[in-house]
Amino acid sequence: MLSLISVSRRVVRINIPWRRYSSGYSDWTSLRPHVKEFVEKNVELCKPAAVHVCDGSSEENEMLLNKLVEQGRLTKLTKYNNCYLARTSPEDVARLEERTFICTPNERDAIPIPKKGIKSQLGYWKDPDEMETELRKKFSGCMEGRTMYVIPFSMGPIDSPLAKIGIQLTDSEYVVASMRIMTRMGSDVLKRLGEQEKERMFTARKDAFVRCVHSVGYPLPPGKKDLEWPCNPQDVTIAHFLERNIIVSYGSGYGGNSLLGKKCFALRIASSIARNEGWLAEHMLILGITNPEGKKRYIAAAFPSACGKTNLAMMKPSLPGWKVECVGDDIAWMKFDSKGQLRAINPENGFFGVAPGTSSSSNPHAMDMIKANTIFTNVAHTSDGGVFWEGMEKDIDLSNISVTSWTGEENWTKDSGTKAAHPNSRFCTPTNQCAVIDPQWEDSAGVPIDAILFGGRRPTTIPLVYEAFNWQHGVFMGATMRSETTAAAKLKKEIRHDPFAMKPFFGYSFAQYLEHWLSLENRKAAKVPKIFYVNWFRKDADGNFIWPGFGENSRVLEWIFRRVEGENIAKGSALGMVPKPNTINMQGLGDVDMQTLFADNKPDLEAEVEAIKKFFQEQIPEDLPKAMKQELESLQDRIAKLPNADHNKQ
Ligand code: O2Y
Ligand code: MN
Repeated sequence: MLSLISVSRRVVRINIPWRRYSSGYSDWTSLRPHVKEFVEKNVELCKPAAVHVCDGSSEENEMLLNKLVEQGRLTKLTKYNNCYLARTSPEDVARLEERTFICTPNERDAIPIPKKGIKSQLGYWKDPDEMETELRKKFSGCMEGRTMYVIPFSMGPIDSPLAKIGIQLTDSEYVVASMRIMTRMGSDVLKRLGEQEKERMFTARKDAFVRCVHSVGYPLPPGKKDLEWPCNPQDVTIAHFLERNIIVSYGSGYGGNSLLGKKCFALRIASSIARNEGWLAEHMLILGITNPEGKKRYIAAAFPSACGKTNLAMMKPSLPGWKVECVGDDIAWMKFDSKGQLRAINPENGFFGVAPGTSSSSNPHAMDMIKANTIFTNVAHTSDGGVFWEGMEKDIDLSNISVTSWTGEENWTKDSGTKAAHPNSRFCTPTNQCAVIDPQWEDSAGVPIDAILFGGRRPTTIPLVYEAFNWQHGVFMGATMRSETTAAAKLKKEIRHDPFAMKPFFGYSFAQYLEHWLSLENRKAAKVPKIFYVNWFRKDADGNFIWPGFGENSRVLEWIFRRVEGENIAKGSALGMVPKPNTINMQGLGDVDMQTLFADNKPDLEAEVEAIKKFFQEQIPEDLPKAMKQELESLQDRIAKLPNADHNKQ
């Protein structure tokens, strides 16, 4: 089964120029036998014109960038240092959830079985054999006329016991150049793989690396013209074979669909590995925060898309004397050490941040770091060789320069009626270029996590911050996360369920995921961190944000920090522990309506309970852990006891 990508004893010799790029790059003969077999089986199927084993060197990178420029797929940005702009096909601009599958023999292991007649919101499942048949057809000859690149990569610092190795095959140079930024990539990884095999002499070798196969799905038989941005949008399929740690992606060259180390490996496959091995792979930023006395704590935080995760990860605190340093902005791998301390690494090596909305006021550190060694995708191009996107208006004087939009529309202006940059346009930048990168960010043991934050974009109902009563309640807070969609203005905004900000990224059933989280408290010697929920987005009756956000969020982090230190500054409320009056530092901040920011509005809270109840009943009618039902009942009881008018004022 799965001969497309599985290891076979039959070594097939294929007459292709293996050594075409061998000078200066990784040598085919140096590959471990099972890596060779993996490549050869896929060469046999995909029929590339050449194979290139990537060594990750700067010479190799330069060769690829030059090739992309020659092909017209990258434009050099003369205003910055070694930066490039890619413009994708308008049909290939984002992750495609409904084309992304978890493949397990039993559907129940991939997604909770929903109520009859209800569609699951918690992922897509396909039988592995059926998926293999489908993929075999798609991949047959799919790399004709192209080079297959072999990318050895490590998620996490190569020497970290928490890191994991992957090998991605791809026919896209853009993917290779991006993977070189987003992961540790090249010969050192192959060397580490060899060392690991020696260490694991008597264990199953198949587990040594995660196998990733990617194709843009646009073969080039002789005489066929290439596309500006090769892809095959009608046929996009992204499959995760959990039993074998295999990822296969077809038809898209963009983002999370094609940079397989990110969402596919570091979240979906890793969350499944983590469950089996007793750790966590989460959609969380990691930051270090230091108080004016020099005491430092680390926080991991999960927010759905469009809640400002990258901004928070590298925020400039407005509070004097406080410092925030960034370990990572998107993914955290966390494991309890032998002393029971939860430790986290950022498995990535780069930021793949959303460009629109990033500015000197929302994220000054990001604006600085992206001026070198960055690949931008689908942002607008300025006539002085720079970039532009919505939100950058105050950072750039457009009066003497012209703008070409992401679709190629020349002389774009804000009155053109179109967007300069695609809303999901990105910057792809090495992590170590961030001015506030944490000195411990590559610590192979990981950083100690003392608090976990959940959050969402909630215009009503949810206060600025509250704390879980205990671990089980904290898991319930994660399970019931909801966030407002940022759909185009003309579409109705909705509050969608996005448990743990993992809805698009669960690698196995959410019901089993909850059991795993609940079980961590009972692990030997585990000291579980405090859990909090934050909401920067509550609005007043006129629809204005009440809380200023951005650097001012440091005031909330300060309160969380003090709670971690054990200060008695919280009191009970219906949702959880909220700040006692005047315990959030408001010094230097103008008037903020703290009463509305923390108001318990009984009808809104009752509606929240009903929404959660419906979600559980429809989406997880059979396998919902009992502890979650108990928490829901307790919440309902606490809300029932609230007086009918607003209470709990600051
Ligand atoms: O649309 C894509 O392919 C990128 S999605 C993404 C990229 C970086 C960080 N987070 C996300 C996300 O959707 O959570
Ligand atoms: Mn993300």
